[in-house]
Amino acid sequence: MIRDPELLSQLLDTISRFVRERLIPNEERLAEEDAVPPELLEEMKEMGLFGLSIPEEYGGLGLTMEEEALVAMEIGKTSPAFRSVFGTNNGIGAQGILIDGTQEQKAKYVPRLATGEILSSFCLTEPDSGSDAASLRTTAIRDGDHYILNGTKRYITNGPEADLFTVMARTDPANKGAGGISAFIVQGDTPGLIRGPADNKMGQKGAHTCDIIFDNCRVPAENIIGGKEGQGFKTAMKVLDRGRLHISAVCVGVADRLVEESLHYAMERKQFGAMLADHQLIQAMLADSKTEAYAGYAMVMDAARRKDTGENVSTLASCCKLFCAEMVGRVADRAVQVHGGAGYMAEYAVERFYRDVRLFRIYEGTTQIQQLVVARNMVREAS
Ligand code: COS
Repeated sequence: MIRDPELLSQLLDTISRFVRERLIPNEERLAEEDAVPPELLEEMKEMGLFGLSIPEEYGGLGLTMEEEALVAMEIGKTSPAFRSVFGTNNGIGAQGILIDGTQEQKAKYVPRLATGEILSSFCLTEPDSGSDAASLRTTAIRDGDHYILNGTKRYITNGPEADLFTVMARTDPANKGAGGISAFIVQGDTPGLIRGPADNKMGQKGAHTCDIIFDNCRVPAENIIGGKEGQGFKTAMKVLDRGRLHISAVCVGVADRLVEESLHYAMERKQFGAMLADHQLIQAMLADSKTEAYAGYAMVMDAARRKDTGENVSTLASCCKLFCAEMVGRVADRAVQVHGGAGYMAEYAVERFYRDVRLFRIYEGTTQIQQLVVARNMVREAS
């Protein structure tokens, strides 16, 4: 749903200019320094990027899913690590509190997430619990008016710098399934919350992950999201439904950028006496990438609009994530191929994007998990 087309078009223009003039020229610096330049971070805060999908009553822009998808597609046109820094505040780091939190929890934390004053993070994955999220082992045992958390979370995006964590932990050790899990809001400076060293990743330099270790970490009982035990797994799944749509939109944006890079190169370089873009085998690659990016766009827009009408889009969000993450992988592969030897060289953006996009098929649920969710929901609905 688009509430005010004119306002949205202004926002999209502003973001598009920011991407073109500020972020794209700093992509190499981001990768080399493995950090978002501090002045860009400030500009992102000033533009309201940390609160895009946070309701206006908490100081955000309150974008609908359709509006957010369009914004994510614009932001997707530059290195995904730029998005990562404010993505968690809009997405997995804030949505748990927004979807299932109490009024007090929302009022206490969300306004500061919207401005970027604090950074947030989402702790679900563990060393022995990735795709099988319900098997997580981190425990949260009640002790008076606190819970004591113990366990390790792995590959936590923004873990090294986050001020606030949404943590899924088992409050009922006798219940080994999803029903034994609760979600907690944990402040980054809580004693017993220890950050591991930053991981050395294949790509997306500038976006950081690390282990988050809970060693007898005492968290106030009032920080249990929604005030109720046993709801944490469902909260995490709802957060991921939204996150998967957002990531799909980012994949479409990245695919558009790669199509643009491929076309530009194919029109610049000559072989066999003609520009690459005049050779039919190159044209086939350009056309396939353009078509697939457009298919991703159409899927994401449809699912986002349906979500805005209140429809349960769990299946469609997984369809989008499944298609768009795989699609951008193929588009990145063709982009390298169109560039030939140059595509293997670090001085061309497509080399970096080729590594960056690999993560889309893994995080916020692997392609195989999306297949499983889609098929299981199909069977469930049919029976
Ligand atoms: N929204 C709301 N509730 C949901 C839900 C959703 N999207 N998906 C599942 N649930 C509920 C189910 O309805 C069920 O509730 P009841 O027990 O009341 O019936 C409960 O949660 C357990 O669901 P289910 O039985 O489907 O859980 P499983 O353990 O079988 O599998 C999958 C769940 C595999 C889908 C889940 O573990 C998953 O998404 N894994 C991937 C995790 C992931 O994406 N990690 C990425 C890292 S975080 S960036």
